Amino acid sequence: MKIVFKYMLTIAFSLYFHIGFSQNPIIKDFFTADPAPIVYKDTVYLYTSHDTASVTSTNYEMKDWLVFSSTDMVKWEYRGAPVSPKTFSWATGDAYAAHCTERDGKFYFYVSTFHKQDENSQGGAAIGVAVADRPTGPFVDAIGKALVVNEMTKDNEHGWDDIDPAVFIDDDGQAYIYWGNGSLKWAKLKDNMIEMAGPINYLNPENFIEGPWVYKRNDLYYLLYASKGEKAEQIDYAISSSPEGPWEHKGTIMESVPNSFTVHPGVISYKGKDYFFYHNGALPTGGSYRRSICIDYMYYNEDGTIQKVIQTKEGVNAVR
Ligand code: FUB
Repeated sequence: MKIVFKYMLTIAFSLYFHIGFSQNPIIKDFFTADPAPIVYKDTVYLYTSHDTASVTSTNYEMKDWLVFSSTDMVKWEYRGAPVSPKTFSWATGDAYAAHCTERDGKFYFYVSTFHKQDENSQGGAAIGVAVADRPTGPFVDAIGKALVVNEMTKDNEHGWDDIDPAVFIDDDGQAYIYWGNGSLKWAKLKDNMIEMAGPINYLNPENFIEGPWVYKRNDLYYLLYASKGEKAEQIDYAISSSPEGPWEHKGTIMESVPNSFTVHPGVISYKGKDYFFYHNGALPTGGSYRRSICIDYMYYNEDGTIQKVIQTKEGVNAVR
């Protein structure tokens, strides 16, 4: 009897420690994908796609974008679904990856969704911008039409090549938008953040599929993206001395993830540590259309190159 009790106690303790210290996936009440974290006034805001497909579905069902916040990287508070394709009168279809950035106290939310057939587009993926005075909204369409429609980019024939916007504002105030599936496109943005300030440029980073993420650290610019892995996407990166390139491919920093064909990067530095956000299909009943966001630590070498990100169940520790 004593032995059985001791045995049960050991199981209970190991379960407690396993559950207690398993942060990943960080959001367990929703299926979330395509992490887009920002730091604003000491708080991390995490914008996510929202997978609502059924367990047997073989395609996406994504009706809105969600936002969560945290001040310790462990407790994530749900702050609502402030934007959906319904925010844009010209949009229809799924709410693919989005990215939010702050400028002069306004929050610009760049989305990839799909365009109705009208005088501006024959349909296909398009990029829109919503704006708000607060990181959690309410957001309204900032332009009244799409920023990018399928007809504006001619290098790929498929209708979903204009997805996955990522915006980067350089130290001199110049903003850039990067996006694409199948090839990477980029353009300068005007200070108003809702108009292009130059032509659309095209790039083909090694093994590029989609999901660009651009940022600067010290004097180096980093371009991370979902790349072709053996069986599923993985994350590659390139560096440059300019946000306009040329980009030097530096390799793979994250291998394919469990139970999801796609993976999507998001990077922040917060309270002295570097964090890598991504998604996988690891929640029970999860999969390629029912994904979940995770966070692991990111480490740089002295020359600025990035070490391989180790995917863990434990995730990261709470910061004080
Ligand atoms: O979430 C829908 C699409 O899957 C995103 O736009 C891509 O980056 C991939 O994660």
